[in-house]
Amino acid sequence: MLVTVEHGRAVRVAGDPDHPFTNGFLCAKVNRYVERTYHRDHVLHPLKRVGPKGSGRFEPVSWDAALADIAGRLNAIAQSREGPQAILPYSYAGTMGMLQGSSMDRRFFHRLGASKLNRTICSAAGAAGMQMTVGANIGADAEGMPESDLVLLWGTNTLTSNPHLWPFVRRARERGARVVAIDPIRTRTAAQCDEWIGIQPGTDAALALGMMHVVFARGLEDADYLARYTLGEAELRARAAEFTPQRVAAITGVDAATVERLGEAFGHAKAAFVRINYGLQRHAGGGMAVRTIACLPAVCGHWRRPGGGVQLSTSANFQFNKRELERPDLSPPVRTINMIRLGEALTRPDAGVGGPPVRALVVYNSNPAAVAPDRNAVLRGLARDDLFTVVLEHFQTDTADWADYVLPATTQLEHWDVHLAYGHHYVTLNRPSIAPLGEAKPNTQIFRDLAARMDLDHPSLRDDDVTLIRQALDAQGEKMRGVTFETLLARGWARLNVPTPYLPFAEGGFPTPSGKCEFRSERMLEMGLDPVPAYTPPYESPERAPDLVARFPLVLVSSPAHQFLNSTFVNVDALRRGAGEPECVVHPRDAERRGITAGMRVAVSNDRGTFTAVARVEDSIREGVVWAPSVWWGKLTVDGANANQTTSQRETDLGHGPVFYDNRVEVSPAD
Ligand SMILES: Nc1nc2c(c(=O)[nH]1)N[C@H]1C(S)=C(S)[C@@H](COP(=O)(O)OP(=O)(O)OC[C@H]3O[C@@H](n4cnc5c(=O)[nH]c(N)nc54)[C@H](O)[C@@H]3O)O[C@H]1N2
Ligand SMILES: Nc1nc2c(c(=O)[nH]1)N[C@H]1C(S)=C(S)[C@@H](COP(=O)(O)OP(=O)(O)OC[C@H]3O[C@@H](n4cnc5c(=O)[nH]c(N)nc54)[C@H](O)[C@@H]3O)O[C@H]1N2
Ligand SMILES: [Mo]
Repeated sequence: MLVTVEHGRAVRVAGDPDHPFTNGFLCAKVNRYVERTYHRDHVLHPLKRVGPKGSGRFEPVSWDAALADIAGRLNAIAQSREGPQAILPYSYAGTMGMLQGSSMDRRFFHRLGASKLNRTICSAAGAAGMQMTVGANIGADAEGMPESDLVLLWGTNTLTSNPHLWPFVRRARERGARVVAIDPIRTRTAAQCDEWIGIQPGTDAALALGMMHVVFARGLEDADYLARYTLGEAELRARAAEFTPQRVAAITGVDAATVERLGEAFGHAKAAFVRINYGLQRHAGGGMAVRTIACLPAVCGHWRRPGGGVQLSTSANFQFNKRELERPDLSPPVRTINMIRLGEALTRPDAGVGGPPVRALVVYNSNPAAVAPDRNAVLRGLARDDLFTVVLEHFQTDTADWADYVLPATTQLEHWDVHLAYGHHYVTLNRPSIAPLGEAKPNTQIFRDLAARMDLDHPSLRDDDVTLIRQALDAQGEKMRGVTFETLLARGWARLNVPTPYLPFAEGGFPTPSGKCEFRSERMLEMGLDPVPAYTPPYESPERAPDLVARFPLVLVSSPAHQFLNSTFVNVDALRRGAGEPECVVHPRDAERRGITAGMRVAVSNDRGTFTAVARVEDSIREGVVWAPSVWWGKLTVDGANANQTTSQRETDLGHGPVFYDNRVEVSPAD
């Protein structure tokens, strides 16, 4: 991102035209970064709560007073009978920078002996699924996509959530590739593809097994690749044999002829590029679904060729020195709390987390009062009068409203950072382009200051940000060779030390225990799971919960609105105007049965909660599925509610991830 600064003020942000992947453009949201930065509501001074919890009444205080009080309160908890584990950090994707996201903060909480947070809310299931099959969350290189002859956009709304991939999709298509979207919603992405396959949510593993069934039945597999580089071919063949197109059709709602056609197209392709993304793993069997789809390119040998393979992420290629950055060695043995069960951790300390109740919550880079599942439970927890809450933020979010202190954090325009990527292979340096606004400080500085106030004495708690960048880059991995602070300073970005395009598994070399692509996984077996790819029905499916499904027949998908980045940017006027109001897309037949017409206000509800939205009646969605573009701030909706009112704190099969879209609801006219 290039920032134009005039008289110390940022006036324009733009993509870097020299960047080989992002190609000179920014997404719809980040294009508004100047507007967001100089927003009238930007929090620029430390704030202390003056009204009752949740009232949103605060007054400015000095940094000195805020830090002294916070340090005193945290120290008192640490020294109490309950001890430092009663303190819980909570952070995620506000910035995913190595410094402002996971460096000094971790050192601080480790040294303090606070509870650890298992950061599962986004990608944990899919990452674990990739590890089981190919050994790491790495995959095909998008820069090879133009060589591809079949592109499957599978559980990903590319034009919204990964727009920089689109030019590569287009180039492949111009050269003759067919582009297919597999998604319960005919998203703006699916509408641009050659074909939309409107699958039943949570059933993708069955479709992948059906494709393998067809491939094996027609003899379209790559016998040489299978023999050399895979483990468990016989077991996979036996499993795939069970998934006839008819059976797959009954599970997925995709008709048998389409399953056959897709399997044949995949088998005949030379280099199919399967872009899976995190949407499809937000279900009970999300880990297994990703693991199963990840078997496909090995069956047909597509990993051999540019444009072939599967990509969930490229992130595990970025071998930053996390041990040095985060210093886990500073932490005593402590409990770990799963971030998606925040509601439970705050309200039911007996519910299996063990140890003392959470007495203090320090939130940064996250807005759990909007994004965490089972929002009613989260809000009940945040409302506790005996919970001391500190929020580092840019804005007075739903979460900040419940804080005792809100501390002003800098934005990416104001601080240093270094970033990995999860869709390409370039490291990015984030240089500050303007001075901090108001009294804002980088997260790193806030934790350095707090450490000093709390007498947490350790030399690593004093490292400055440029030192942190050098430590992050001081990695041993071959892929990081040549990526130095100096090269990054000169150009802003650097490609990992891998060829273009990067073919990670052209000749096997899978980082699994066996070194092969593991169709059969001993590790899965040790976890008590099926060692061979399988179909795991959603929690809230007719197979597993028929009574619930009878009461709540519709599956709610609450994937991102085009204008929002999770809950970031919801308060930026131009983007919120673009999103309109909270909406719920309903298929015409589902609408008719319920007396719902377009534009009507509807209540979306289940046993966990209710939110209201304006109905959009369209056939751009599979019957039986509804879509609420998300993630709204509760405080910016008419009823104070959002889609997470209805989502559950249940966990996926692998990785303890969330099941946001494994969520049954009923929709009815709201008077
Ligand atoms: N504009 C925008 N861009 C973003 C984000 C954002 O909030 N806004 N968030 C960023 C982040 S943190 C992430 S993790 C990524 C998320 O981006 P993606 O990984 O693309 O994930 P989602 O948007 O959650 O879901 C993508 C699609 O999956 C579909 N889907 C849901 N369930 C299933 C299923 O069971 N099977 C199949 N085949 N499809 C299913 C949904 O209908 C949706 O269209 O995007 C990043 N980019
Ligand atoms: N229903 C439903 N819920 C979802 C999702 C969904 O698709 N549907 N998506 C899920 C996914 S994929 C994810 S990744 C999570 C994301 O959830 P979060 O990690 O909470 O991400 P955001 O909602 O973007 O909120 C990030 C906050 O961090 C702040 N921030 C940004 N930069 C900085 C900084 O440098 N310092 C500090 N202190 N603060 C900063 C922003 O102002 C913003 O308020 O949400 C999940 N929740
Ligand atoms: Mo995410």
